[in-house]
Amino acid sequence: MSEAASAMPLDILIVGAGFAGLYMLHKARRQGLNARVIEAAPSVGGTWYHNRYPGARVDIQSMEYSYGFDEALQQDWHWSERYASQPELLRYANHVADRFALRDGIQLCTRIAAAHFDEEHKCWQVRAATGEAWSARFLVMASGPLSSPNRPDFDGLQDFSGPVMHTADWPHEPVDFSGQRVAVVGTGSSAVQAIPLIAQQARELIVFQRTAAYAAPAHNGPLDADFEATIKRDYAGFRARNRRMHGGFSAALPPNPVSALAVSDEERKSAFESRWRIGGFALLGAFNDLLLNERSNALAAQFVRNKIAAIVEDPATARLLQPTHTLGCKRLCVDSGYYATFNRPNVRLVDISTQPIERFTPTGLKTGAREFDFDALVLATGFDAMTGTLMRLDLRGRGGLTIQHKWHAGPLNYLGLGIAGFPNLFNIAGPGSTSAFTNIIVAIEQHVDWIAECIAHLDAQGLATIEPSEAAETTWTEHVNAAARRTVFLSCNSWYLGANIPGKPRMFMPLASGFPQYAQRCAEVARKGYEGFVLA
Ligand code: N01
Repeated sequence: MSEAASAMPLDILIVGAGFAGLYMLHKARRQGLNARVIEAAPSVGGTWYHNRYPGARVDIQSMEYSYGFDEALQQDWHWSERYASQPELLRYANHVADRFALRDGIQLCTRIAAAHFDEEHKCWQVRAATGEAWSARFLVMASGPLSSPNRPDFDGLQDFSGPVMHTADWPHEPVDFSGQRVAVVGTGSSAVQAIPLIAQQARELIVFQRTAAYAAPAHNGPLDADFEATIKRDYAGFRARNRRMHGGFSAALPPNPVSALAVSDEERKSAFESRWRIGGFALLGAFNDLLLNERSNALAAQFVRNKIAAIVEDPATARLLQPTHTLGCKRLCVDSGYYATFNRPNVRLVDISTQPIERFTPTGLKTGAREFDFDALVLATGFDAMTGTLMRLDLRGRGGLTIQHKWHAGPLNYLGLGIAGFPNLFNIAGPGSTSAFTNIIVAIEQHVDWIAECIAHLDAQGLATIEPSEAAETTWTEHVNAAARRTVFLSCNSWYLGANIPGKPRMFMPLASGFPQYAQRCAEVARKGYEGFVLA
């Protein structure tokens, strides 16, 4: 146990120094709490530290994907592009750490291995992989919903003689694919961003696709100075308007308030076209029911398939690239030249939907009767999303209850924030909250503010613990399921459902009812004396 730990328990131990952990630390300190962040990586930045594959950038506009808690910060910081790149986002995280003098509260290169709730002393006993230990009254998991890379258990992968890279754990030394034959497995958001850039460098690129992706153009470019100045004239108002939006962003371009079924073919096409020209997620707001009604969705999906057919020259490749599942059911990708990349003579698309990867060999891989040779392998196979990081921890609540037992059938929780049986534990932007359906920084700020206020309430009342009741948890879990049933999200095998990980229980994890309603519910719970929680 460290000296600091044995001397005095912390008020809050925060796991992770990404955007959630940084703001939680700042907020806790402002409240006079003794908080410490423990981070496995050698730097702050979380997602934006690890996901440094070529082309990695945010899919929400930079002016929105940034903290709103400090007026001077948002006025001073200048984004260079409409959609910030990973290096710029990492610089921003570092700037925030310096600006708010957070570094002395962050311990890097330290992976938390275990956290056990100590019922006698009503605190968490937390241990790092190194054996270092802390006790803390509250444990805040700021470890991110997409932080455990999914590395499929491919037969023979260890036999492959070339380098193997995962997009979510990209090497820190420069990777040069010049003159190489490169294989990419996966065609989700990470692959869609990386493939155009890898294709420009590699001698040959083979993309192994299990499910085709819908991608809308980012139309990225330098940030328009007038646009920036307009927002900065009333940044607080801009943030407030965004918080009233379903996804916590895009108030400047609200969804068209009519059904796709209520307009003529011509009007519909024109609405899709204009949203396509704007780019990114704008397409999903072309009508108000694209994610609610299968028939409306099918019209938008066909619009994208037509775009793919118009971009991709080889008809057979275009057909393979045209997704058949519901649009948006897996997160819509935002791209820069993804489909057009398949017009390059050095790029080949291989469909593995019916003949999956059978095994890797020293020189490549085998699918059914076919063999492919390449020099380097990129796994763009995503994440064990939303639960993976907690499920890998030795996390034990009351009576030694393990998180693995508690969540064996799916991530039960209340408001996404608390878990019955795990007192004084808060989870930021995890399952049961709007999480990845929201501009995640908006979601993080709302969670951190709520947690800080909750701790202030407990301290003011002289209360030691807070924990959801099982009844509240059951009702909330049903609420999350019901919200998903009202949408098209249950119609495909997405990471939202846990369907990308073999053996993972299928339970729809993020809350689809929209950020404003969710934030209002959280506020109401607090106002009613933390209704649904047991305070002791
Ligand atoms: O991961 P994914 P990602 N054999 O799970 C395939 C955020 N993000 O890292 O669809 C063969 O979406 C899998 O195939 P299938 C964003 O929220 C944001 O790309 O399961 N293939 C799929 O094609 C995003 O949604 C940005 O059939 C296998 C791919 O690998 C989330 O992170 C950028 C396979 C995985 O796609 C995850 O995105 C990047 C196997 N055994 C990420 N296993 C921004 O733009 C998996 N696949 C901000």
